[in-house]
Amino acid sequence: SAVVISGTGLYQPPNIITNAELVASFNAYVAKYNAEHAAEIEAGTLTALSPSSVEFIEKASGIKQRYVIEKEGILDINRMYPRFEPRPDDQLSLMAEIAVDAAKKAMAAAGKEGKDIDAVICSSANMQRAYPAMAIEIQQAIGARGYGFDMNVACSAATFALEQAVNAVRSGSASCVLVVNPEITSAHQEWKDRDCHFIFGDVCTAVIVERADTATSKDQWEVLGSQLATQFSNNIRNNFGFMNRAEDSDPTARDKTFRQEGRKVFKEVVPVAAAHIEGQLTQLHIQPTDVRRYWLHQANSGMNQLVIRKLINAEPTQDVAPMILDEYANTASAGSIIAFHLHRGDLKAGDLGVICSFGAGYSVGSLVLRKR
Ligand code: CO8
Repeated sequence: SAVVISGTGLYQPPNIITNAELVASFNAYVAKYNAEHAAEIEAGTLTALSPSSVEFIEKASGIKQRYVIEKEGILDINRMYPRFEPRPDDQLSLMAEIAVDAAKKAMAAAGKEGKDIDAVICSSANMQRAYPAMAIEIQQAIGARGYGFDMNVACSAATFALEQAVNAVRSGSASCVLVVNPEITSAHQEWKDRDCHFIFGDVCTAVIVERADTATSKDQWEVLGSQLATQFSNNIRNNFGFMNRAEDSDPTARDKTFRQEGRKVFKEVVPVAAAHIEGQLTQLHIQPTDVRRYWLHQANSGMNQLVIRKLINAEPTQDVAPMILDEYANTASAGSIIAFHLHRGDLKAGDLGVICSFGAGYSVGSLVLRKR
């Protein structure tokens, strides 16, 4: 039997931070830092921090705002990261909570109940804890059967998980899989670094993957193929981890949150992503121009424009490759899934689409879909 995506769901946090709010807070932090360190800056032993600007952010990235779970802590210039209440072990964890919200929406869209689901894959750029697996907590919370596990491929965590889900259904290891991507990027974003303080937003996406012969949803997308590739790079890196304590390293040091060489990433990833999609389409005997819609990773609007130009040799439009980055910012692995979730209603039976992620690793993951 064919394998289909039969429903998607989106959890959107309640708080918006606009670029203007973000820059006002960041620049207040910079002014305070420079005033407090005026003597060292004057003596030339410390470099003054430079302010950020809304114009730069919008021109360099295309991001206009981001959703976050908790806003006050991020904008507090004496803190600059979210403030979350620790929860007791017997309470649903925050990551599981947003995953369950998105999962229930995807299940409703696909016409599924907990008992219909027999595998849960929780895949995201960062997990809240080491174990027990987030996926198993989610499995219990939604009343699913079977098994659950966590995985992480940073920006490509969602597409890589979708391939595992498709293969599980194809092999018979599961019949209906829930893939969830809770991305609490605000907790590992470096809000004090002007090179990247504007990049990320929080969100969670969910996707139901099942056998076509069990699917009852009116909106089904047959998975014609999936293709994954990785190539090691240190240009996007976060050294936070369980070894930090044993290495006696400072848990608040700069290398324990997100950092990147944005320019290099931009230059290196565009050709890799375009060639990856083209290669996969060629194998399926599909011309890039025959694809009705590209739901691409949402990291940088200029990056997506270049990928589309390379593929179809035409001006990228919102119709060919919808951008959701302006509203949601970069949501790590969830970006291409948000684009798919919000921008597929107008496609007709037989229309082809490509979901493609790219980023840290480097990693690229793509799925070719056909509307049924
Ligand atoms: N305000 C004003 N000026 C600034 C600012 C700012 N905030 N930041 C930098 N500048 C200055 C720089 O200092 C520089 O000045 P100068 O020319 O004098 O040296 C100038 O502006 C240009 O700086 P850049 O060259 O850094 O600017 P870019 O045009 O390259 O834009 C971007 C920076 C937006 C980061 C861009 O390079 C980009 O988007 N690159 C692609 C990055 C990318 O796709 N990364 C993948 C992201 S990772 C991911 O998607 C998922 C990872 C999941 C794990 C982590 C989850 C949290």
